[in-house]
Amino acid sequence: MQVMLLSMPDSFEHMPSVAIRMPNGALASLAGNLDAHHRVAVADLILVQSRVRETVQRLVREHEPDVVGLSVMTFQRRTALRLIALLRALRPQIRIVVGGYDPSLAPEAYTSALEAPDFLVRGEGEMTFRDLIRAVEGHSDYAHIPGLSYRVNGGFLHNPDRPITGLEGDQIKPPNRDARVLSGYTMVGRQVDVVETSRGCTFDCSFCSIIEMRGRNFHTYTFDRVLADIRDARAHGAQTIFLVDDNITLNVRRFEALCRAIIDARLNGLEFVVQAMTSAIAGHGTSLAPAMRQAGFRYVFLGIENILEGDLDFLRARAKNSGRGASGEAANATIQAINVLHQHKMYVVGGLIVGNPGDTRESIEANLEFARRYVDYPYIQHPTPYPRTPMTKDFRERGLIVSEDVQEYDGTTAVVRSEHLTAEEIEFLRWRAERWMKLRHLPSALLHSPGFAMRHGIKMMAHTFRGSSFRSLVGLEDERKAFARYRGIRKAERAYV
Ligand code: B12
Ligand code: SF4
Repeated sequence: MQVMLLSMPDSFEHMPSVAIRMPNGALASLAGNLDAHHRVAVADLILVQSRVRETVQRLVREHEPDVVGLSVMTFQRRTALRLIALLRALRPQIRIVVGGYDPSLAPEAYTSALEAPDFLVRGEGEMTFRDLIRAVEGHSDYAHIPGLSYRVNGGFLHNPDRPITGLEGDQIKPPNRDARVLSGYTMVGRQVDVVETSRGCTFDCSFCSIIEMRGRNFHTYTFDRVLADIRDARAHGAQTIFLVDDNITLNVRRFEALCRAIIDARLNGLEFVVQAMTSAIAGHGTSLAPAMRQAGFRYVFLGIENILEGDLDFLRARAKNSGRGASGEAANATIQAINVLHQHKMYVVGGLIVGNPGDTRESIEANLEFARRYVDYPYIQHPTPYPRTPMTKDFRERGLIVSEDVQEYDGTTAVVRSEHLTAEEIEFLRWRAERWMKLRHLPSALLHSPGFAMRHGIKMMAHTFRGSSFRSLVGLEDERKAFARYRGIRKAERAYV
């Protein structure tokens, strides 16, 4: 059978496609786990963001797929539904499958859509998708495939959930990067790829979808497999590797041992990027940070979430952000974590969430000021009511959700208000401050890749300051007018298909 797998072209403000175009790790993993006789084409549509329709038309013509799978996050839902319509118009006999976070957590949004898919894969996809393709090929029925929802007589049947797959054995086979049919992956000028070393998390931050998606558990791949995967990514041209684990720092000793394994395998000529918990870095930084540095880690996305204890309570993120002060008292671990990463010459991408229910102008400004002082690159978001998270329930009960348009659920569009501020005001405060913080880091990022700087430096600046004019930057025009222009541009660019 001919299978085509697509990831959505939608990106959000902190991932401008001019500078960052990463592969979707799920698709290569799904491709690697299909039976070998199928022909698979993987296309990450972020690589063709400005020509999605033409590219899909071409790919369908060239590959004549029997089955097309779409990987979808919530803010990409409308694009996915439009793509389904396009695919059906191009080739009516195609069977369409959706999977990923949004179909898993909000299946009704797909099963009740005008352009409903034929199949929906909930949760982890490798085994379910493999079994589905076998059943489609063999014309057998679907009732025995856990984790699958499928269309019958105009309605959908939902099979029981599939238990989480262990990663320790060889049940999940390595990703198939040869299946990719588009090129142009980049992280600020260096070819980037993604590698998983583990799945799952045992924390339960209220804003995170992970617990509803797979429960509280943590599974790890063997180092042999991880190193082979990194080598494979390198053989496919990668210079930078993004470790996409849900929470690699959950087992911090394993993470440190992995850094040493990367060094021993002489894979430390690559550059690594990772997401980490502050408590783990703060508590173990003395031995972990030098190992990370030697292994080639350059950027660390730190889940700071918020610097105020009240907001951390709301986000249920206090546990992962607490450390011990010099005299043993509990203390926010953030500064400790940032310091140790800086001492070892790594950059901190600071993940903060502002616009929580109790937030005032002052509490948001305190977080922005913190980011200005301590982090190298801001990754500030607004709380976003993704399907089935505890936070969503909370916001809904308090009547604070102001937009039900999930297209806007990209993390930097404020779609909830606080008890004290409108959503628009919250977004304005973040937008106004964050542009300048990003600008500060631009020279180091561009110096690292001078060729990229020459070709795209101006475009990156232009993206950071979209909507702003010279007059607004020097104070001759009200910044709110520039903000309104920025919002207009952002709204218009969401029409990818
Ligand atoms: C790594 C990561 C990123 C990386 C992305 C790197 C990349 N290109 O893959 C970065 C940091 C850039 C990122 C950005 C964003 N992310 Co993110 N990210 C993650 C993270 C940590 C892991 C995702 C991953 O790659 N897992 C490994 C793969 C193999 O697993 P998987 O994607 O779940 O896929 C499996 C199944 O879902 C399923 N599946 C997936 N697709 C398909 C398709 C088919 C056809 C089938 C059958 C099955 C299937 O099978 C796969 C294999 O088992 C998750 C989860 C978490 N703990 O926070 C969040 C998460 C996916 N991100 C999320 C969000 C919202 C975003 C952002 C919008 C904002 C943000 N919070 O940062 C941006 C948007 C990026 C953009 N396109 O512009 C949300 C999605 C929530 C939702 N309901 O949509 C998550 C769940 C975090 C959360 N808030 O809960 N992210
Ligand atoms: S620690 Fe990270 S992965 Fe775990 S629940 Fe919190 S945000 Fe999600």
